[in-house]
Amino acid sequence: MPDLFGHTRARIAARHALITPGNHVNSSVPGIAGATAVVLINEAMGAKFAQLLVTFAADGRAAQPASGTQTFGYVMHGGGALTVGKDKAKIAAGGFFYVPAGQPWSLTAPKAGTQLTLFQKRYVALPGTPLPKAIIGDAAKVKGTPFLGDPAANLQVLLPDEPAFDLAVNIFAYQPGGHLPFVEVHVMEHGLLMLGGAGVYRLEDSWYPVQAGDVIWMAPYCAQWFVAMGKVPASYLYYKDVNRPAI
Ligand code: UGY
Ligand code: MN
Repeated sequence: MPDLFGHTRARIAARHALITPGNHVNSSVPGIAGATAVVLINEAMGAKFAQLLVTFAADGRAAQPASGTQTFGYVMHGGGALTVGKDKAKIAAGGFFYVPAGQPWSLTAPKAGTQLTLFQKRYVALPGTPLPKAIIGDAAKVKGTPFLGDPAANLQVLLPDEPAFDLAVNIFAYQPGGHLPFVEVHVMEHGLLMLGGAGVYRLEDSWYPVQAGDVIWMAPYCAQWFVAMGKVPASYLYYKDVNRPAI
């Protein structure tokens, strides 16, 4: 429902941000046509990566050429025909893909309403380590593990934790009342999409009610904590930078 009095749950702070679906404004992104694209997080916000939401019409198409940027995609709804480098596959909800730097990708013939989250980051090579390979996967087939032994907080790691990868993308699912075991403070940056359910996210010294569709940016060292609330599990997809020297 539109808000007559200018209220919003959104907050854009210097080192963290919350954007709700009601705040979205489309922008035009090269290679994305017959679709709306919302750049939710990027360098203009202070981040070192970009997070986009793409929503396709039936005739839509997203295609990006090879570049120094790597792309991770996750399909929330719908599906279509995916090409990553030379690999081709049908992709549906819960499907994901990783495009290494130096390879093109496209998603064509989408079902109307198909929604895709993209995380994009310029690749930082590790001397002596070959580039990562392309990946096409299905989150439903990725085994989860209880986070630090807690069965109420299940973590699925979607990409291999290998030195070649300088980013990770995971899905965290919490039972109602499940929570991060402590307030995390770490060098890694996060981009996050609430996939389902609801809860409260602590970001620095603020606590925010969050629900499906919300997007959060956490700068390095942003104090962070989450508790799931309500009657159904809460889950989120999130990005972090990993595996590179501290200095
Ligand atoms: O991987 C992580 O740093 C994760 N535990 N952070 C988070 O969920 N905010
Ligand atoms: Mn974290």
